[in-house]
Order: sequence, then C-alpha cells, then structure tokens
Amino acid sequence: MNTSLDLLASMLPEDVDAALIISNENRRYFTQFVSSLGYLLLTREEAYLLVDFRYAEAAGANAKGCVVVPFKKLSEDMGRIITKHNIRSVMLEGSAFTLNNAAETDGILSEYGVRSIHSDELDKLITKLRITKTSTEVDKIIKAQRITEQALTETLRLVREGVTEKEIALELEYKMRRFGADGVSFDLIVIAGEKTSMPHGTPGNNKIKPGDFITFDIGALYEGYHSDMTRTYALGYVSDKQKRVYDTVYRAQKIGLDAVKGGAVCKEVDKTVRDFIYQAGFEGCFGHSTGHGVGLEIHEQPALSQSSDTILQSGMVVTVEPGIYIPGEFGVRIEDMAVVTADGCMNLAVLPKELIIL
Ligand SMILES: [Mn+2]
Repeated sequence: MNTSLDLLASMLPEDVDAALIISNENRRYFTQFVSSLGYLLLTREEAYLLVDFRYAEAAGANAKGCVVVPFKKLSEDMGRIITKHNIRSVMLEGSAFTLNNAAETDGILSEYGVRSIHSDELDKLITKLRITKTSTEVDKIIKAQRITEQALTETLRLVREGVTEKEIALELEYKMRRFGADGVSFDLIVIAGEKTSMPHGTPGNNKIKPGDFITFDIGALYEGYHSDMTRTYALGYVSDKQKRVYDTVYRAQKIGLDAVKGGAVCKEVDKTVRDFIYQAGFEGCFGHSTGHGVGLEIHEQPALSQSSDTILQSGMVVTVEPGIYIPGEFGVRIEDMAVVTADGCMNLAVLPKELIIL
C-alpha cells in the first residue's frame, strides 16, 4: 500500500474490517488511477482496486499501492477477497453510494455474511486526509491557477463593446486547454451588466456595453486538481456607486486573506469579512460563504462559512471570495485561492485585484 492507503487503513475503527470506496475522486486520491467506475476495497493488510474490462490494462499499469483485480462478475471477485481476509464488516463511502448502488452492494456483501455499515464515518476519515494538501497536490493546484490566469490575461484583450458573454467564455475555455488544462473546473461564469448581481449567473448572448461590470468566476483543471478565481472588471467607465461597492469588496477580500492562518476558526474568518461588508452598509447583499476548500473537488472541506467550527491548519487550500450583489443593478466578487501556513497564508493568485477599467 502507499502512504494515503496505509494512513486510512490505520484509521479504521477497531470493529470494522474493511472500507469500500467508490467515488471517482477518492479512488483517484488513493490510487492515482482515473476511471469512471471502480471499487476500492481496503483491508488492514491490502488494498484492492476492482475494475471492469475497460480499465483492466490501464489500471494494471498505473494504479498505485493496490492490487488490481479485473472483474467479470463483481460478486465473485469481491467474494474471493472477503474470504481471503475473513472480512466480517465493511464501511461504505456514505456520500458516494446511491440507494441503488447501496442495495446492490448490500446484496453482494450479505451473500458472504458481511455486515455493511452505512454512515458518514468513512467520509469523515477521508476528509481528514484530503483536507490538507501535500506539496505535490499544491503544485498541481498552482499549475491549474497559472493556466487560468494566462488564459484570462489573453482573453481580456478580446473584451470590448458588443462581444457576448458566451463568446468570451468559449474563448477562455479554449485558451485554458491550449495552455495545458485537462478541462474546466466548472462551467465558466462570465456575466456582465445587471447579471453580475447573480453570484452564479450563466453566460448568455447579451452584448457587453460601456458601464458594465464583467465578472469572471473561472478555473482550470490540471491532473485532477481544480483552481478557482474571480475577477470583476469594468468596461469604459464606472459610476461612483460601482466604485464604492468595488472598493468595499476589495478591502473585504484583503481582510479575509489577512484572517486566514493556521489556528483560525473558519466561522471567525467568515465573520470578520461579513461584519466588514455589513458595517459598510451592505447588509443583505452578501448571501454566500466567504470561501471553501479546493482540491480534487471544486468545493470541498474546509468551508469558510458562518457555521463551520473547523480550525485552519497548514496545508489547507481555501478560497476567499466575498461579494456584494445588488439585484437589478450589479454585483462585484473578488476571489483568490490561498494555502494556509502556520502564521498566515500564501496567495496562489497573482493577477491584480485593483479595479481595472477595460
Ligand atoms: Mn469559489
């Protein structure tokens, strides 16, 4: 087994013999192998990756730390492992099993007299590992971020009156792939004008016009790792109100980054940012969390939310992304990703955040 699998095996509760992991992200996290289907069965002695014919050859060559078992009939191949290791109880990855998956798996396990445990306990153990990143993981996130910034920088040259949100979003996605991305981290958000008051608006065919804010909430995917960044630009000119809102978000975002450090409580970071925005006169205009973890998933632990008691530790990667949204008028959000260190954080974004009027 490799380090992460060994660690997880050592964390299994005493009365549990094995863990069954089926989510694509977690199979990838533990074995480095990418597939759209597979079963990672972890015992204290050995880890097995069961895959079907489509992945048998590639898994045999590339999966790390586990024995690859190509299966024809899942119940028989899983049964052999259960018998070999005398498995009596298996913890399921609660968040990944649908009701149908669980019923099928329970059927197989019960054939062999194995108790299946449905809970979020295994998910919590895995989160404990994934919540802090290794330097290899951080390097991939940084690479994804650099690609995002390079693509945005080049795409900004095309932003002018009359260009549509969809055209810009398409160009960005193309450039990300040109610069080495494996894909986008999520459907890119490029929205302009009144639509910027919708935090997760989708690009449309409306044309950009002078006086618009244009919000880019974008990220590239690199070797499974995501990046996440938001910048808000203006075209032509801005009103005093736009300027005031931008300046408030800009300062709130800086306050948020200053609050991110090892030992800080997530909800306290959120409160610091939220209080600043509310006291500046924008209570009710910031309805989402201050930030979230980023890694193999675009939104993962920890959450910089009003309810999270999680304590930040070195190696966590979080976004800081306050915004102010005024329905019918406009919105502004600024977002960076940062790696938590013992006494602060290292910002992974290098693009400027001062208001830029294109
Ligand atoms: Mn984000």
